Amino acid sequence: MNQLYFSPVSPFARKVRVAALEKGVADQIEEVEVATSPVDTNPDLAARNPLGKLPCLVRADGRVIYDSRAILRFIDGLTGTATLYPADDSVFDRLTVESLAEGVLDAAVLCVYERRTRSADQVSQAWLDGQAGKINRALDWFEAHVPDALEPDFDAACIGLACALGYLDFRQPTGDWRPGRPQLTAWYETVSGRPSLTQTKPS
Ligand SMILES: N[C@@H](CCC(=O)N[C@@H](CS)C(=O)NCC(=O)O)C(=O)O
Repeated sequence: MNQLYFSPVSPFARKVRVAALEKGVADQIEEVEVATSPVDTNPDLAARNPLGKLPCLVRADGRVIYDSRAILRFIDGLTGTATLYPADDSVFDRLTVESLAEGVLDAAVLCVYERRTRSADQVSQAWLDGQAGKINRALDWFEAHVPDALEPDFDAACIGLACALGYLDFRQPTGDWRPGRPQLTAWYETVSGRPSLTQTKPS
């Protein structure tokens, strides 16, 4: 059985869990909950992923896959038909959109860690502002490219963006992302009703 090392509040792990539900292969993945942080790495996790990061998938034969994007590609291959990534040259467009969503998550998580691991007088506002700039520029790009970059399929790039927006709502690293972004707000409202997202919503 494949084992997924995850945390219910990790947005990167959520991407994997959403993908497994979307593909109908969640029953092929046993979830193993672990807690870790950059300043307190879980040793069991680090024994499998030297980076000590979630998500980490251990295949039935013991081989290990990380990070979330690599695991999504593995999950896409568990069924006869790939639906998360195109097979033709357009895959590079979708990988780039997926990377943009991933960058939003990276910046958001760095803001959360900055506040969580430093005392109030050590927190760098310049650092937080720099990360917020990345998030805001990326979301402005998405706002300008709805619906063409986000429809019709709920593919890996869309899963990444939905999990990134969900994380912005959950942790609020930069406040409300919706003002001035009506298209993105409407897209997120629509996809938020998908069972894969409601079942994995962090709380
Ligand atoms: N690029 C990685 C990022 C994974 C990541 O940063 N995960 C966080 C949890 S949300 C983590 O494990 N942090 C612990 C650490 O940085 O040591 C992926 O897509 O899987």
